[in-house]
Amino acid sequence: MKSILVLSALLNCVIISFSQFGSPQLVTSHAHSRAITTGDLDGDGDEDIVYTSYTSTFDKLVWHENISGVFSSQRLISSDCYTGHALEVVDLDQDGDLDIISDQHNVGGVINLVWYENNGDAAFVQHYVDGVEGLGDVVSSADAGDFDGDGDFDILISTSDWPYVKWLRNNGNAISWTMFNMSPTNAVSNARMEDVDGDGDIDILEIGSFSGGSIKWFENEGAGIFN
Ligand SMILES: [Ca+2]
Ligand SMILES: [Ca+2]
Ligand SMILES: [Ca+2]
Ligand SMILES: [Ca+2]
Repeated sequence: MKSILVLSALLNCVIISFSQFGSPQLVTSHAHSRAITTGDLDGDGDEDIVYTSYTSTFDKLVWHENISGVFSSQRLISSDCYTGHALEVVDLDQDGDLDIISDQHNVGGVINLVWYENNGDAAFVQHYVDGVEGLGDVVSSADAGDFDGDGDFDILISTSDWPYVKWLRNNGNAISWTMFNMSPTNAVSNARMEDVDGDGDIDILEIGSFSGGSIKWFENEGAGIFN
């Protein structure tokens, strides 16, 4: 009887959990996506949808405008991204609108880290993150935060070639960057900026990309010096 009561309670929990959400609402049926997030790209006070979409011919970076709760058709930001795993929306140049970090596969076959400057009305201009040109393989994740506590956004990326984790110090206005290599021993599929120890600065949390891979974190000892 006790087990029946426990099972009944669990089923009730499941039923209650499902009842918290409404029916799915279709945004588009034409997405083969790698990464998705939201942000108010056009600055009208509502959350728009941003994602990367893979096709057989090219990878796209696109967004859907939120119009009173109904999303517009797909709007192209770039048809020049590569694999589309790396995606972060943040006001990188701190001018009041949201910019986008992603990657780029250029004609020479190397991968660059790029950011798209928002002109304030969701029209974007692509910029290279200087010093990160010519990555040899996939950028598996991107994140942004202030590692060194100087008030501007720095960037953390993981890649599928060694050294797998790198962070980019913003030397001011997202114009000049300095790259620092971390030295994890195994390939990393995702690295995030999180205050793991709750001491007020942003640490690095990473997870491996293969079976048996590990989860590790690096403590920020201040000013972006990692232990
Ligand atoms: Ca919006
Ligand atoms: Ca901006
Ligand atoms: Ca900074
Ligand atoms: Ca910390």
